[in-house]
Amino acid sequence: MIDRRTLLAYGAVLPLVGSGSSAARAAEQAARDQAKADYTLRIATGLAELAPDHIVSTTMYNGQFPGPLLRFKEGQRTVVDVYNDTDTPELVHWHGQMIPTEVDGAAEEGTPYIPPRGMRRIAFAPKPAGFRFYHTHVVAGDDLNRGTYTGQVGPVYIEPKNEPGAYDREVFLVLKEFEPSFSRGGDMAMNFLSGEPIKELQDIGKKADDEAKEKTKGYEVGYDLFSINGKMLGHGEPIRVKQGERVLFHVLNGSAGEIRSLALPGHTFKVVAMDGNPVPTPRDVPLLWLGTAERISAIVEMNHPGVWVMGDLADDDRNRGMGIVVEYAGAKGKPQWAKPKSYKWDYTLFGKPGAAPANPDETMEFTIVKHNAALNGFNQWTLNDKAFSMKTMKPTYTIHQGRRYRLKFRNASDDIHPLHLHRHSFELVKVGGKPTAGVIKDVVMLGGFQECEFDFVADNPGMTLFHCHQQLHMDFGFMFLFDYA
Ligand SMILES: [Cu+2]
Repeated sequence: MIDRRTLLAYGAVLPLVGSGSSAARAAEQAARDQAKADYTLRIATGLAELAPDHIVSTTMYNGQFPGPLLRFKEGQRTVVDVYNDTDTPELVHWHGQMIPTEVDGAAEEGTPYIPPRGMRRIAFAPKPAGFRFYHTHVVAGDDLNRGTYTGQVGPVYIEPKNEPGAYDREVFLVLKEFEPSFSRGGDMAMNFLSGEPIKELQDIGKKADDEAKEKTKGYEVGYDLFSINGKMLGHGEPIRVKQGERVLFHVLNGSAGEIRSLALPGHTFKVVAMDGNPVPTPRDVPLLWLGTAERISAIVEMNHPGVWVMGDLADDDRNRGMGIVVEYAGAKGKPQWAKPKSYKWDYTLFGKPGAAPANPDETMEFTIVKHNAALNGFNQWTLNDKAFSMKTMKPTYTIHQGRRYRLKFRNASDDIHPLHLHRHSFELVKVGGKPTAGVIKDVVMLGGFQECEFDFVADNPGMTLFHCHQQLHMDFGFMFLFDYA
């Protein structure tokens, strides 16, 4: 395939398109590689105006937050030029795509850095279709001006070959906090996931607490300012809707480590896709929960006229910006918020009823333990007693192409972990004690003292990174690498 612009520019030197010979394909490829990039991303520090009296300095893509919405075509080779106008090496990770390690954007897998004051041209065939995103993948450690604490987040939409049309328009929402700072102890919502804590895991956690040399909790990260699409509640343009309209929201939690919720008073969300993948059973739910880096695509039928706050359930966070106004045509007045009834988030509701996943070829089990303040005041994370070494970046497990792997995670900590696998999707098998099938994701929240299981097929050779998507957890041990045999 070749797009019209490239054809116009290079038509004179190109052999006949469609001749199908490998020489023709190579020439076409070369022409495309020399052509102007399809997209240019420029990483630089700039100012984001969250509100007139809240202008923050952060690192962004193309001088804007969120980064530009990149629309790709599934399988159509795309060239992206990435310029790094900062003084430190950068990486752009194409989250949720099945692409080679060379371009995936993780140093642990061997992706080259974009040098400071330098650039890198990358090319890949975007896949699979659906709602993905891009973000920096550098280690932040104790530097809150690095990594996903900055504004380096942007949405990606990979157009499928056939788009389902049961909605009138699309709205992309990127949820993001700014002005991070360290504190001891957090106030993150904990009890919204379905399932019960497991006694044995609590005991392991307690033992680790008792054995910790430091008798204090490690640092957590809190935030002063909150935004949707880079604007604090009340400061951006409202989402203007008409009665009867069906709006497809593509919601991205672009946080460095927070879990977010979203509700629109008087309305329900019909969840049609998770992490960009259609769910087997679309369902109406009163509110959404998204772990760090999770995406939900949900249709809202606008059938409750008024001026509303669509916002986070946490009053503090919403009052400091985590919301956006939804305004019906002709409606007037101050935006209204109403706290929804509590609702347990259960991934298995969206699964295929009565179905079971294929049997795995191999099962791997991991127990996750938190070691309080073990690393200069930061919590250290171990999986089966091992913390990932950023120095050696050695792969821990060998996998074989074509095999189906079941990963079972046992969380002996009270934190919720958004578990993420690079360059592959996985199928949820068991969450919160409930078996399921058919829900395909790339991030899943694992509840405190709970277990979850998912399967993936080793179908994209090369180093493959697994980690918790909380920047603070991944930077302090919660990571490992698969290598293909
Ligand atoms: Cu974590």
